[in-house]
Amino acid sequence: MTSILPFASLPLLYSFRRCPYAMRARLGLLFAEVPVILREIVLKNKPAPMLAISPKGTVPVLQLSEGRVIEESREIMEWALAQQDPQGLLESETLPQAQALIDKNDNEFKHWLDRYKYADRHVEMTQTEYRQQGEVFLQVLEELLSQNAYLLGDKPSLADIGIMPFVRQFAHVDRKVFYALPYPNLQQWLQHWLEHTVFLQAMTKFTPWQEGDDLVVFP
Ligand SMILES: N[C@@H](CCC(=O)N[C@@H](CS)C(=O)NCC(=O)O)C(=O)O
Repeated sequence: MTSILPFASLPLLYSFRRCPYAMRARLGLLFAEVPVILREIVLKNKPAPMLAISPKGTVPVLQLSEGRVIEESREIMEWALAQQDPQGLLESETLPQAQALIDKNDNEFKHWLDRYKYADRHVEMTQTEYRQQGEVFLQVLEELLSQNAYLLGDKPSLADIGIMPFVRQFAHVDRKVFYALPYPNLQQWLQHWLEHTVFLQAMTKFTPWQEGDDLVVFP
């Protein structure tokens, strides 16, 4: 039987271009070379079909063709790379270390990143103090990157794509300050990722989705 919708069997991704969690999901899908139907959303006006499958209302959300919904960015990366992983990002040798670094990113670094970014909303500490708290994690990354071009070796792993969007966000709070910090390897690594063709592809701009729009296949 031929389907009326030629892409109907592709997974459906709700995404927001500037969200670091959604960025890591898109990077995972791109490295896995798994195409999806993409629906760009606006956080202030989340589409009803997204909230229907994921009431917690965060992006990214991936709905598989058989109906299963994956609503955590880490799980989306891992699901995609479990389908196929031509560049070996999920290598079992480094996987536990990658998981541990992503845990630290999500559970500790992100906390300080948000406060550094929105210091005016968190008056308990100064912006410099928040930045310094965030730098504790950056120092761990700097140490790793003083040994290898990527976090866990000489090629990208889950850790790089899972963490890079958050370091980018930290750097972009004040680029001048970031690039004056004593982390040359981390700065070079970030710069490399910002220019990486896969990252540039992950940052393609899409118009927010509306009911009735044509399907957008990503990439
Ligand atoms: N733990 C979630 C966090 C996702 C998340 O917090 N995304 C933000 C955007 S960057 C969001 O959707 N926030 C909901 C909102 O702002 O309404 C994941 O890893 O996917």
